[in-house]
Amino acid sequence: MASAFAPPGHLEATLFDCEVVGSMPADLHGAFVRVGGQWFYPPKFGDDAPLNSDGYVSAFRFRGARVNYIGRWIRTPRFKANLAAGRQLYGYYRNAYTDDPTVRDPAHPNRRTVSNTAPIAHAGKLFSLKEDGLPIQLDPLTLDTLTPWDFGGQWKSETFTAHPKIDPASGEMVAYGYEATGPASDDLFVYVVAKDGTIASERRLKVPYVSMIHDMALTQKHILFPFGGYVTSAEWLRDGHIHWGWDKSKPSFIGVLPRDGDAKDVRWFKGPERCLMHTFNARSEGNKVVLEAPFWDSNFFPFFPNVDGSPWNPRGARAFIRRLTFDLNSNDEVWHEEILFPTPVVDLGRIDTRFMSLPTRYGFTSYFDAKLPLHDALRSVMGPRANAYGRFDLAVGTIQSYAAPPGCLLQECCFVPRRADAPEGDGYLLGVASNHIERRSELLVLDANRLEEGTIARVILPFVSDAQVHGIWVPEKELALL
Ligand code: V55
Ligand code: FE
Repeated sequence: MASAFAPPGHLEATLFDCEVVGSMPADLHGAFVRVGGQWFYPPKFGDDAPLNSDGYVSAFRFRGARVNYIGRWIRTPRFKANLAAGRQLYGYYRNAYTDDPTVRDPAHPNRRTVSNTAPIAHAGKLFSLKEDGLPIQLDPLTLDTLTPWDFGGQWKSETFTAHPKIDPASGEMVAYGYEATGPASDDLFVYVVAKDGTIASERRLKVPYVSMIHDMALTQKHILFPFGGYVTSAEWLRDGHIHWGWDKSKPSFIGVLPRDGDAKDVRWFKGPERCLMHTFNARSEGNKVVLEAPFWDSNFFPFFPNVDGSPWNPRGARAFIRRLTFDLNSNDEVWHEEILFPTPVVDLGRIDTRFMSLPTRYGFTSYFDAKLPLHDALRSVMGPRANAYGRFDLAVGTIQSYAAPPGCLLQECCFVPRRADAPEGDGYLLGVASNHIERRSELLVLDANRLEEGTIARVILPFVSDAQVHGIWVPEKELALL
């Protein structure tokens, strides 16, 4: 996520009528909004996580075949404090004890969020998100930073999530905060935010052990909370460690909470050592729940140390697309797990979000295609990086793919339906390539049904814009864009 060849001067930019190569479809009306992180000042500790870099938001806005681009730093309270001091005041990822004494405030860890993980648009508002703090509201037109958002005081968790889910039928947003009552607390608060942006319900759960609950999944009947392996404690934080360690002896867990149930109705299903990060989608089928997700075998992040002192093992950091089935009739509290593709993938998987919580057939994600030449720019300690986008047919197990040109590193992709009523997967796939040969970024526009035919159009930026963890498509009618 941190740029290998960042533009000078901490660039912010507005570009009108960007250079377009190819033939841009005229039916894209909306914005592709991305959030990621870059170090504005270098990290205080050389072994810190890139997940601790400063939030940056950018958007490609489409109208007809014309495209504008905006990129902005997110003015979190932390960003402003650093800028005023002219240096990095903040220490390790999610450990306020390691901050400069002038800003150190362990009682209010969410005031140090970098908000660098994902955008979400709901109830006419646009936010940037990170799981250690509240959403930060952004102006959808200028991408200016507005304010941390606590839903009019109704959001009681100290934290939010980077991955709330919006039910396409009801328009409600299901969201949560873990470590809800402070660092290393075992509280998980779950909220339903109504279509109008007001909080409709709150449930307060306890987790089996404190771990990173990075993503969730939603079905028409259930809410799923996967986690595993990462551990922390109040003592570990006071001792000045980066927030997470990896404990391979810990089981993975997936909480299954009925959408209409109470906190006490949650069932914690237990599995083997796994790193459960991002999900594709889930569905309820009678008394079964099915979850499809590109889960990792073990510790994916080299900067979160194994607590047994062993070195990080790249072989465990492989994500396979899996189908997990939960039988709610059984009392076993274990799931059945099946690997759907032998190809390891990057776990930043996307679906056609019009079908979130409903049965879906396609998952889209990037991966490293070993048949393509490996350019040096795509090597990393975490292995070769993404040079292909795949449309993974989860029903029959086939992959259609787009092969990026040599030296192009692919960011997370995003699916855009061709029309509001198009069938699932009929539309475009957008994704930004960091072109390490031309030293610039390019937005790729592909036909999601014909990835192997290559780009329909490309938007050429004259600089690098690779601050992206996650991105979303916001249809023009959803926000008053431009
Ligand atoms: C992730 C990303 C984060 C984070 C925790 O990709 C997990 C997973 C960019 O920040 O804080
Ligand atoms: Fe994520």
